[in-house]
Order: sequence, then C-alpha cells, then structure tokens
Amino acid sequence: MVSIESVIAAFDVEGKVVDCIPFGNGHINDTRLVTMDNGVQYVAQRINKNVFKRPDLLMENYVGVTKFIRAKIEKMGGDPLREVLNAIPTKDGKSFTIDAEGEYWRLLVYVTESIGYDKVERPEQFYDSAVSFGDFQYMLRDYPAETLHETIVNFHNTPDRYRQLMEAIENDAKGRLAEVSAEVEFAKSRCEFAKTLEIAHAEGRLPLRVTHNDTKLNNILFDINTGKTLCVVDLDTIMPGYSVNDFGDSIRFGATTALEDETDLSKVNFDISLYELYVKGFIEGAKGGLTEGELEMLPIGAIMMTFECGMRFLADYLNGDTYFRIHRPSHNLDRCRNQFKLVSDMEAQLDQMRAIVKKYC
Ligand code: GN1
Ligand code: MG
Repeated sequence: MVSIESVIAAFDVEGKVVDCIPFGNGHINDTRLVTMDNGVQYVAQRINKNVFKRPDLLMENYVGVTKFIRAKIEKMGGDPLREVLNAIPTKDGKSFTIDAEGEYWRLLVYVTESIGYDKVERPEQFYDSAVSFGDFQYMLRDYPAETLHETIVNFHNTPDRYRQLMEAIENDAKGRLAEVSAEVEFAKSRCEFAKTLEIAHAEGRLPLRVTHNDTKLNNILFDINTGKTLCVVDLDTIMPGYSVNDFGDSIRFGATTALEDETDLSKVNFDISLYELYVKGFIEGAKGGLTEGELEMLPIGAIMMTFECGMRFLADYLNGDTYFRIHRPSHNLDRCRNQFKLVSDMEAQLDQMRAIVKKYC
C-alpha cells in the first residue's frame, strides 16, 4: 500500500502528517484519522472499489449532496463545518485522488469533538438519531434525484438480494452450505415477503425518494459535550430509495439489545421501547413529509431491512467473505444468525409495531 503522506500530499492542505490511525467501525471502506504537524485532523478514506465500481460518480453524488445540505445549513445559521461533511479538494480541484496503485481516496474535514455509537447508550440518543435521519430525508426532499448516480445497483432491492443468495447457495463456493441449512430454510420461507415493498412501489403505494440507505446509528455523529446529534455521515449510498428502508435500517441496528455480531442469541432481542422512540423521532424529523402508505409500511421496512441484511451476510459467508470486512472466520454467519433472530422477534410483534406507528400519526 502507498504511504499516507503521498496520498495527503495530493490534497489542498497544509503541514506534514505526524499520525495516522484506523478510524470507525465501517465494514466497507478503509478509514483513517490523520493528524498534521499543525494539529489539524482529517479523515482519509480509501473507497472500496470492489463494492463501489465507479468511485468517481460516487464522489459526484457526495459533493452534490453535501453542497446542497451545506447551503441549507448556512441559511438556517448552523455550523457548516460540523453539521455536514466537507470533502477537501485536491490541489487540482478534484474531489478525490487516485494513488500509484489505482486506489481512490477522499479527504474529509474531521468533525471536532464528535463521537459515534455502535449501540444505544441512552434512549434519548436513539430518539435524536431518528429526528436527524427524518430531517435528513426532509432536507433532501427537493434534491434533483435525476442527477444522482446509482452507486450500487439494486442496493436495497430485496428480491434481488434474495436472488443473489440463491445464486450463492447454488455455487456453494466454499462448501459451507451444509452448515447453514437452517438459515437457508429461514430465508426461503420468506421468499414472498421479500417482494412486499417492490410490489407496493409498483402499485403506487410507496414513492421513491432521495434516501441515505445505510442509516445505522454509527452513521450519526454526536457532540461529545452536549450529547446532541451533529451530522449524518457515510454518504456513499445516497440514491433514490424508500423512506421505510431508511427507517428500517435504523431499527435493525439500533432497536436491539445486542450488537450486530453478538453470537449469544439469547442476548439478541428486539427492543420495542427503542422502536417506539425511533418511530416518534423519525415521524417528527420528516415534518409531515411521509405519505399514508409510507407510514403504514414503516414496520414492514424494519423487518425487510433486517431480513435483507441477514441474507446479505449469509450470501457473503457462502461466497467466502468477499464483501463485508470480517474479524473471525464465521463472522458473517454470526451476523446472519443475529439478524434472523431479530426478524423472528419483530414478526412476532408486528401488531404492536403497527399500533405504535398509529399512535404518532
Ligand atoms: C455496511 O460501511 P458500513 O459498515 O457503514 C453496508 C451496509 C450494511 C452494513 C451492515 C455499502 O455499512 O449496507 O447494512 O454494513 N454498506 C454497504 O452493518 O454495503
Ligand atoms: Mg458506516
């Protein structure tokens, strides 16, 4: 790998690199916190080319969306360096650089005195994150969606994820199929369910919007002093999508009693009180912008995103762990089992989940 100094040298910044450490818990890109000799810090990210086939188009989205949000924040008198991500241009005015090995890098302003969480530590945090993601959607409601590139085709197309899983089963590239028969059965028995949102969209009950598509709690930065939310990060998958999936991905990751890769399934339970807080916050943050159909399908979005993510982990396990970063051999299988446990929990509480949405509409 090339030196970080040579990467940073391409960007329009001053000083010399004195420190560079791995940063955050993302499963896809390679993220580092870089400190310069003048004390200024930046976040450098090597974009995963295996996942994002066209990093140049991705960066076009990135700059377009962040500029759009920044203009709104400035208008409202907010802090444009802390309430939205800022990509630093290269010395020749581009939003990314390509290193000697053909890898794509971007450099971001480090949001000072900020922190991200992998798990809800205080319930208000989850409520606040819901308001932020709801508001994020609201801010992008008039973004010209037709100018956005699809950075990962069919990203949250659940029937297509199902198809990819069936392909992975068929190939059984690593001979792991026998070990996962229960998980395969679990997925297969939800083949029809997987189509629910695509059918609702085709029937005009679910509109396409500009969505974030990766609304995990750890994709929100909080102010370490006030504890309040600062900004939404991880903007690589902003694309046209369904609001209920943005809602759902947050529930999948946050409204649970355990981390995404907890292996003791007795510790993995759907937390309906956190779900309720998120429902309240998301609806408030969206400021009346959600249609009746969307509101009605919020609970389905939660189950769908959890099911889809479980299928993605399972497919990656069968394919030999080529997509998600793993830290132990069965990591992706553990993650799949964890997600499927949550799916079962939510299915059992679907009526209560629906009643909670009604309460806040
Ligand atoms: C990935 O990069 P990260 O860790 O924020 C993935 C999401 C998954 C998530 C599961 C581009 O997000 O879709 O829901 O892992 N991002 C991509 O934790 O595939
Ligand atoms: Mg992330």
